[in-house]
Amino acid sequence: MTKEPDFDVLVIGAGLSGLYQAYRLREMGYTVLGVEGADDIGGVWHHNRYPGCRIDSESEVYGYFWNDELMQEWNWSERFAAQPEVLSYIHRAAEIMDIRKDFIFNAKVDKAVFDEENNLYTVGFQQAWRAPVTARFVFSALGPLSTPQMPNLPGINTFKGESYHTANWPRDPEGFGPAKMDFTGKRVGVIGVGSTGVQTIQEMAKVADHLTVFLRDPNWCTPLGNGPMTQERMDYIKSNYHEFTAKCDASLAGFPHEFIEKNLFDVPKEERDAKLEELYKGPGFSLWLGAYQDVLADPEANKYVSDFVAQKIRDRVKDPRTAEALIPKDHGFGTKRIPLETKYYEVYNQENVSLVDLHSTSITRVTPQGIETPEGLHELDVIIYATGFDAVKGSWNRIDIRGVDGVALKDEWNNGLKTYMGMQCPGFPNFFMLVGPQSGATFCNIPRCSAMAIDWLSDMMIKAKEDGVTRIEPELEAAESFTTYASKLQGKLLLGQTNSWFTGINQNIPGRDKREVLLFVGGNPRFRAYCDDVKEHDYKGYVMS
Ligand code: NA7
Repeated sequence: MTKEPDFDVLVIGAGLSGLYQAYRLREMGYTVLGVEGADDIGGVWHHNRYPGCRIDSESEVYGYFWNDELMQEWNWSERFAAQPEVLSYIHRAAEIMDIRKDFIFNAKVDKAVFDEENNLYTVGFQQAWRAPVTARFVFSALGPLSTPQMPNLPGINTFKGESYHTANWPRDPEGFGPAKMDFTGKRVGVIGVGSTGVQTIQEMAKVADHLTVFLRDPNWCTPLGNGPMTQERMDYIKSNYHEFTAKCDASLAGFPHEFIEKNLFDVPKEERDAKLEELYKGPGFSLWLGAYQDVLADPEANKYVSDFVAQKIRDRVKDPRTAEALIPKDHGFGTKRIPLETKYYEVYNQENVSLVDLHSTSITRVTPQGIETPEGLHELDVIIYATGFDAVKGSWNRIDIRGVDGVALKDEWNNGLKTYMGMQCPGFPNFFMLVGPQSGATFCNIPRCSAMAIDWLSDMMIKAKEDGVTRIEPELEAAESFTTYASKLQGKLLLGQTNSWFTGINQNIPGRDKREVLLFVGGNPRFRAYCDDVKEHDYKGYVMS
């Protein structure tokens, strides 16, 4: 090696994961530069400021569990916190870690090229005035849901009114939330009914003169169960955080819900119906992640719960045709991400709300005045695109990442994604991914599970420092074996047979029509066990030199 890098480590992204990873590496004595494309910290919570944006995780388990000071200091005001509060939490955490000083902002990475001779990366930026930086190791904390995806509708740029993608929402320059915008008296159209669309629709229905929802495939939504967080409850949580941690660690996806260790049809009908009723009314993902153990795997058990939720929709939506349009027909309950709602279905009973069912019509184009279907024009003042993301791989694909022999990561992934624990890909030494494809943290309560992955990687980096390691790379066989394992686990769940961002399908992106193994859906305990086993066996599957 003839060249020394500018920094030991470059961390890309100042969201929850990037901030913590940068902090851990700095604390262990590495020289760290953090780079962030936006002008401030917060990641998705910085960008997604649309009205109604909030977490679907119980507030107390969405955060930095490793940070006792913050856990004891912070008081959540709602059981499911809204975006401004989550962002202000991240700002406070950054203050405690004193990590902002290690980041540069408005630095959007567009290239990371491995230099084999010197075992380092040269990282370039979109901003031409920024000089490239070299670093021995790159930790990419890009976020699995951080590259907004617009629909490819003809005429989309001709619209004369206001239009917004929810993940690029105008911000309040003074505070943590959205810009002050007034939708009263306006005709608003919303495209998209995923978790984001549902939250947006609930809020827009309160203020818009008229709200038109353009609905393609409906989702199974269940009540959020939000409410104020009392000080008494907060005090209880603070004295018992270990209980909450243990519960999340034992659960499939890092939430405080555990499956009932019985199959649905083994339970008498009256008892199981009463249980489903209780779970439906329960907080957060109670019904999704806390029902009978076979509901997400057995088609008959799944149909039973789907029928139960379909009846709830029929009970709540007065017009039977609208209710039928809102009941998913293409997938069973819980096989796609469940949006959580607060009086969402009742919105469709309001006089000022109408539904355009894109299964019985289609959007022909966007015009300067609104959205056109074969039946006519829906005149609008505002169009809100809640159309999701180029999920999981998108943010990595947007960077030209080159490994050994100049091979592009994007090309490798097009030939079949292979990762070692979702943290690294063979052929890309020293390039790490946090909450990326196939990581256990991606199908999980992200701050909880990403911290697990970060702690694991940090232990590896301690060893690398002690041993003077300058190159870390997984073996191809190790990555193939992990990916096969992740694939088998995905095959056991009905979600593996369903088109959604979980399985890499996106109708707005050419070529994204084949299902992939993008997530590790085996659950938090299994993922941890896999990683621990690798570590206990002296980082088997890695070549370190
Ligand atoms: P999602 O869950 O990907 O939802 C996107 C929505 O946008 C979904 O309802 C799509 O319908 C709809 N969509 C996209 N393009 C179109 C067009 N062209 N026409 C009509 N409807 C369209 O994104 P979210 O932001 O809600 O949530 C993503 C994750 O962020 C969420 O799971 C949480 O983990 C946080 P489709 O289903 O494709 O028919």
